[in-house]
Formats: sequence, structure tokens, C-alpha cells
Amino acid sequence: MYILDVLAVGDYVSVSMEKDGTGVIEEVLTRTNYLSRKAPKLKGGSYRGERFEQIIAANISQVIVVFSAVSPSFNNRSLDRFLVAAESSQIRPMIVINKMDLLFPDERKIFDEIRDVYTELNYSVFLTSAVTKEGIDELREKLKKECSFVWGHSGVGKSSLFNVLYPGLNFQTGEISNYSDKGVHTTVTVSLHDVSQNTQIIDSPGIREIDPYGITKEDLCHYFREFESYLGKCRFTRCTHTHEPDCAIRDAVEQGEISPDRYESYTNIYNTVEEDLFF
Ligand SMILES: Nc1nc2c(ncn2[C@@H]2O[C@H](COP(=O)(O)OP(=O)(O)OP(=O)(O)O)[C@@H](O)[C@H]2O)c(=O)[nH]1
Ligand SMILES: [Mg+2]
Ligand SMILES: [Zn+2]
Repeated sequence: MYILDVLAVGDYVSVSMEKDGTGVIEEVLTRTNYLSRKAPKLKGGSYRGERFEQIIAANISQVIVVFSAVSPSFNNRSLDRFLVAAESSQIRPMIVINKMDLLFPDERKIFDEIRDVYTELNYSVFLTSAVTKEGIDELREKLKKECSFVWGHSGVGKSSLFNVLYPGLNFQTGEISNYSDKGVHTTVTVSLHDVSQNTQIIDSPGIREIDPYGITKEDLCHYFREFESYLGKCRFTRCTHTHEPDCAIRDAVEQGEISPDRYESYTNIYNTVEEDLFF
């Protein structure tokens, strides 16, 4: 049996002390929650069809999903994947769209609309800039007395945001000179920091695409908040909400009650969930 992660950032452990003062971890205490992903396949081989769960961080009270408005450009399909990953781990996500300073004034309204769509779904959304400090005070308020895990693609400004939120952290950030739209990985490890009393933040390296562990096709609809009130109202009890007649979800999309864009994210993720790998 493979054990990929005995310990993760955020774990609580019990420790005993040896005579020479060395601490020995005796036990990892039960996790209240954790974020995980499918472990990457081993180089040169596969896990014979099995994929293993890799814990990214544990005992988190919220996930801050960070995107940039531009450089790299915002992608709502990808945002929905992050939200699904957080929802499936039962960890509250918040959304940050950073680098607002790089937009032309007439481009801002697109992001005001995006903010409205997700605010309507009860997600907190912050439009920020690490340069002008737009949105920073409001975001800091939401981090108080929480253990927040920051998640997103490389180069969106996760570490830069922490540096302006909590001056003194001095996280390494990417240099504009060697930064491209592809993103260079500046942060390379997950690390937890006490920034004030009862307030912790966890910085993490940018990820290319989220590959959540343990999501089934059947459960996916529960991770789209706006679907909830329609579930159980389709003609077929095992409706997949992708093609069946008299589907309450698809009807709601047609009636304009569910955003077609969000529904497209659902079908998109649905088609990529590798059902057979989760048993
Ligand atoms: N104009 C502008 N540039 C920003 C902003 N935030 C970050 N940057 C720049 O974007 C680049 C990447 O910033 P980082 O903070 O290193 O990004 P990251 O998300 O931590 O990246 P990884 O550690 O690789 O995951 C750097 O050149 C920053 O100076 C912002 O709000 N506005
Ligand atoms: Mg970073
Ligand atoms: Zn349905």
C-alpha cells in the first residue's frame, strides 16, 4: 500500500520528547477537513489504473481562490473547477480577482458582472490589486481569525497579495521581467504562517489545472450551489442533468434561472470525471 502523505501542512500532532530534547511525532490528530488532489502518476509508469489521494493541506477554515483579471487571463471554467474542489471538501471558498490595475476602464464592467454572478450564489468576491491596494482592506477583514488556504494558477499574484495584506511577510514573488503569460512557479512549497492572533494563512505554489480526488459524476451536481433547489425534481431519479427529458436543471437554464455558463462548467466537469477510478 502506498502512503503518499503521512503529514500535511495544517495538521495537528501529538509529540513526545526524547531525553536529548528531540521531539517525536506520535500521532497525527483527526483532521476536521482537508484539500486533496489526485496524485500525479509515477514517472514511467501508472498505478495500474489506481490513482492515489495526495493531501495538500488540512484543518483549513476557508479557501481563497485567486485569479488575475489579466496576465494570466481570467477563466471562469477554471474558477468553477476550483469551486467544485473546495465544495466537495466542504471548505468554504472565496473568490479573488487580482491585477485589476492592469485593466482599461471599460474592461472593468466585465468583472463587475462576474462578481455579481458569484455574489448571487453567496460567494464572497473581491476585486483586488497588489499595486493600487484596491480591495485589500476588505479582504483582510475576511481573513481575520481564520485559517485561509490560497489557491490558484501560477503568476496570478497569490504571494504578492499576502505581502500587501501583511507587510513583513516578504514572500518571494515572480519578477515581472521573467514572467510570461504561462506563469513561472515562484512559490514552490505549501507553507503556513501565523499573521496575527488566531489568523493563519497558507501560501501554495500555483497549479496548472485542478484534478480533484474523489468526485463522482453522481455527486457533482451537489457542488453547484444553485442546482440544489432543483435536485429531486427531474423526471428520472437518476437524472444526470446532461441530456434527459424533463430535467429540472436544464429547464432552469432555459428559463434563465441558472446561468448557462455555470451549467456549461457542470457538463464540462461531468465529462472529465473518471468514474471508474474512484472505487
Ligand atoms: N500589475 C500587477 N501585478 C501584480 C499584481 N499582483 C502580482 N503582480 C505581479 O505578478 C507576478 C506574479 O506574482 P506572484 O505573487 O509571484 O504570483 P503567485 O500567484 O504567487 O505565483 P506562484 O508562486 O508561481 O504560484 C509578479 O511579477 C507580481 O509583481 C497586481 O495586483 N497588479
Ligand atoms: Mg507565489
Ligand atoms: Zn436533471
